[in-house]
Amino acid sequence: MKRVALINDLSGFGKCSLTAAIPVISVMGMQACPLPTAVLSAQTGFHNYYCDDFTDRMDCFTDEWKKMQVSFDGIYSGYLAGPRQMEKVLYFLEAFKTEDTMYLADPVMGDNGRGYHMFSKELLDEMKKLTVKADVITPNLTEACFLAGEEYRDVISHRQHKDYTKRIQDICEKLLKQAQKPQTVIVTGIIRERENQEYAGNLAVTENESFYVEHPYTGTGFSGTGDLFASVICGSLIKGLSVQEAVKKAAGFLQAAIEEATAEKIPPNHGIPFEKYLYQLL
Ligand code: PXL
Repeated sequence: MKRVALINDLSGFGKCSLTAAIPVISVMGMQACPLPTAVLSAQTGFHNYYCDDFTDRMDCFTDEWKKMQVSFDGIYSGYLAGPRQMEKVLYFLEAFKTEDTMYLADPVMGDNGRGYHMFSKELLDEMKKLTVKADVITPNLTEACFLAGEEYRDVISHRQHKDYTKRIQDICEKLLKQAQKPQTVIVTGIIRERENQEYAGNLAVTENESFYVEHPYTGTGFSGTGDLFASVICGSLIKGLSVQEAVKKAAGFLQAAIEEATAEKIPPNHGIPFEKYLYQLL
């Protein structure tokens, strides 16, 4: 059975990070091995939450897993609670990343042009040390701008232009150049408007191809959608699907659950009812 190490936080509420990644990887027929970066009562978008930072315990997992002589087909890193955690992920990669291991780094740092509460310049600098080593990165548009040193407000001011996706493709190409290896960059959360309808799109760029997938946008950004997207991409690529097939699968899966969350008026911090749609990933 294929095996994936999931380096991410465990949040009691928010349907994000490990509570999104474990079911997705499991339903796709792979073993999910969580390495918690933090344990929270709820994701940090909620007004109040308790957070137990696992920085000083992360190496214990790596060292114990080394003793067990296990190996991984995939490594997926997501939410990291502070800049010292990137060192821990680098240590994990040194121990477990081989030629045959796919490493997906989801550079969770912010959304809508703003950093999450743990964001800092130092965190960004440390995050870049991971993204340059990854086979696949899945930033949202805000995170792609942070990584490429672009001004988010300036980028989205081109929303109405017909060359908007070309502008974002240039950002992706900048990221590909920064990478230390051939990489796939998939930028999520690209919002465009056409004929009074908003669309949410994902742009995937590799060295030799690029394509864009979009769906009608409901106007709400729900917790955990980025984590679910990255999890489906991770599982699909490990199973041998092409990047294009993986992006279509992830976008289709999310679309159904986002539509239901919107119709049911679920508060965005609580995430989407993805559990009912996991069968689509079987
Ligand atoms: O979904 C991204 C994410 C993951 N984990 C935690 C978060 C967030 C976004 O706010 O707070 C703890």
